[in-house]
Amino acid sequence: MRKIAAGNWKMNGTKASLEEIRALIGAHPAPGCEMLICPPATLIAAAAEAANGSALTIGGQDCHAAASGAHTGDISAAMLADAGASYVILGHSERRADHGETDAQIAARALAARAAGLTAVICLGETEAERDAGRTLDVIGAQLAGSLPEGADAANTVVAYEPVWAIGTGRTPGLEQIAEVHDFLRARLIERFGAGAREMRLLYGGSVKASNAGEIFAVANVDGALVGGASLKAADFGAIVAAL
Ligand code: G2H
Repeated sequence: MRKIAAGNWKMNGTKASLEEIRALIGAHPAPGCEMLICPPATLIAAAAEAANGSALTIGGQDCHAAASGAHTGDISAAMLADAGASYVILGHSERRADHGETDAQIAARALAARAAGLTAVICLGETEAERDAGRTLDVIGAQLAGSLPEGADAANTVVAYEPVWAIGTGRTPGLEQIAEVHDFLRARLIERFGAGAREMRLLYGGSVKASNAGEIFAVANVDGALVGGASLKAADFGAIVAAL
């Protein structure tokens, strides 16, 4: 299993931030592990060029389901690949909330990503109200069923569990809560896609930082992390990569 530390820069970063990419190239993930940065679209080509030949891979934060056409402001998966991306985050809760993205749209984008040769990092997560109502596994199960297209496998898909209430808040679930959801995800994935889904990477996301990464990575069925705030600085993210 190639564990991944994935950084999601969200709407942060200008050309000056390429310095962080250059600094990260000096961070060496343990053998068999991967590090990924998903900068804003404006920086993908330059980041991919800077990271060329290193262990750092670059991804996008969303893509359109169509290959091209009259979709002002959107970016296709093929365009991301052309710019040097090899991954794309899909269905992040901020996009589900800000842009009303549905599970069906996310699944369609994942198919487009696959057609362009990108690996989709598909995000799922419950809100605080859903957790308080005891609905966490129902919500996650429905998102998993709706957001992953047929034919998802360990090569074309990564799943990221990101409880909405833990994103950017400094709050993280207990390790047993993370374990419960990841065990559930693994079981559902194997049920639907077969034994090959044992190799599908399951990332935890939500307020991961250097000080908690090690204990989170030690949880069964956690194969890495999707990191927001702590991925913006190479020193912080490098420490998380080192914990893989
Ligand atoms: C969750 C995460 C990155 P943060 O959105 O996807 O952000 O680490 O800042 O909570």
